[in-house]
Amino acid sequence: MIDRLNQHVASPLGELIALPWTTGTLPHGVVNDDLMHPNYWVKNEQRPLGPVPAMRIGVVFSGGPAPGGHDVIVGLLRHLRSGDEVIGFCNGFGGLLRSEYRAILPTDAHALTGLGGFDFLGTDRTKLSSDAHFETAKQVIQNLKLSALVVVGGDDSNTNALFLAKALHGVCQVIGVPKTIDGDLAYPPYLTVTFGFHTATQHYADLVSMLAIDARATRKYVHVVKLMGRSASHVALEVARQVAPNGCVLAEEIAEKKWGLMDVLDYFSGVIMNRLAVNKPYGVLIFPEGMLEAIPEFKSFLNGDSQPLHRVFDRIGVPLMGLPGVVLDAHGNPNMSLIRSEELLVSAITAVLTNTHNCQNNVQLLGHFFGYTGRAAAPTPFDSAYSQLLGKTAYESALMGLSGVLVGCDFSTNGPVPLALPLVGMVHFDSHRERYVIQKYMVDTQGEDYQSYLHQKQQWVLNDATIPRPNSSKWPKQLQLKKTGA
Ligand code: FBP
Repeated sequence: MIDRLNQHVASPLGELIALPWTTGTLPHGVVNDDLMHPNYWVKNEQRPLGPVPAMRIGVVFSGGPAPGGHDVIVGLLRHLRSGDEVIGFCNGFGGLLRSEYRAILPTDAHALTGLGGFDFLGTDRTKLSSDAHFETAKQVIQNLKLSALVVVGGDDSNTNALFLAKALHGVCQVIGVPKTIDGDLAYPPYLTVTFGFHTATQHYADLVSMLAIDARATRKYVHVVKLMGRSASHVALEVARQVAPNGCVLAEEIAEKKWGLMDVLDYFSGVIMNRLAVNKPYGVLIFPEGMLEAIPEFKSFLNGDSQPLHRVFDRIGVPLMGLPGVVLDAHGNPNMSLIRSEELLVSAITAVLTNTHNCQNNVQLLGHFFGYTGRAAAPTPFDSAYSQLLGKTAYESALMGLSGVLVGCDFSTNGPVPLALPLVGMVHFDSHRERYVIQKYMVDTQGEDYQSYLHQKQQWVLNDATIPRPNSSKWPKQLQLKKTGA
């Protein structure tokens, strides 16, 4: 697989597949008349590769960093024709609006290859939300005489890209590149994985398994680990699959089971009680940070009412301490890192063990949060090659005259097959935020991955976490499922 990705990156420019704009609308069926406006998607202006005039291409990183961002630039630089130029906007869309940019030269490719993080350009979470934003962006882009803008981002950033494509129609093409460690931007089979997900999950799986190794040696701590993944639980599911922790709950699982906070506490304390019964006063429990949005008491807190949370803590007999104010980003997403849910769980589970289970053992719980390091880690060979292919595909999309597209890669056939997917087909109306946004791809509770997780997790309770990890993957699980002959 990785070899084939690398071969694709190295091969001469060719015509990628530009999917018809209806591709995306069929499954969701939510595109309203306004979004059907042709300016969102340059479907009639595709041109074959050929004598396209020299291009000036801008790149912007947007949202949280993800390993492979620098390789996207490398892929973009690799096939530039004489006269083509690339500039990078610094500090995300905020920097673009302030016209902060730097030249990117083909000679930068060497230093950027395999470099983790997003720090070459920087990033931010600015949402393009007003006419003034779009007008300013247009001015900046016109002043710089850009013919295409490549937006490297997740669902919110590519929502920006979609609306910018309309605002810049006839001025500058806009092409999205799918990134996020969360893995919640997907559109199977055209896009099954974002770059960064593989590296981050490998990194977290390493860290969690190291905790498990330490716990097994010392037999005195139960580690309670929060993993990044704001809404969808793909990261926690993948880490669970690799490490086989003693306990794990996913946001989608809680929603499906209609669990409240007490159910989550009963589950985790039950895992610990079962292990104590076989003389194992240690272990590892994991959960995704996005779990909070699925637990009704935390959901109320995120919406401004902490009373339901206080009631549960009163009931289990422990003070609710260290609850911060909820901070939202420009897209309306709560900042989960500032809510120390791992510490809240530690104190709540300890209280349930003592007060409800009358647990006499002195079980010691320790909270951890694994997040930011996974975004800065050096990309795995898969992520490095995949990101370069996405960068190359973005460049090919620019040469073909496409706009309002997200580049992707179909791994399901004899692939990988690079392609461009119309962004307009990926939006849905978010009634909570009251606007059109790209739909988040959640863990499918009917899917094979989730079902096998449910099946196995009962056995994980009494076992020790898997050491060494037998399932450690050279490429993401999503692709293994597709049996690509990798
Ligand atoms: P993106 O969706 O922008 O890729 O970011 C994902 C993420 O890493 C989440 O897992 C996490 O909740 C969030 O970013 C943290 O954001 P911040 O950098 O603003 O603290």
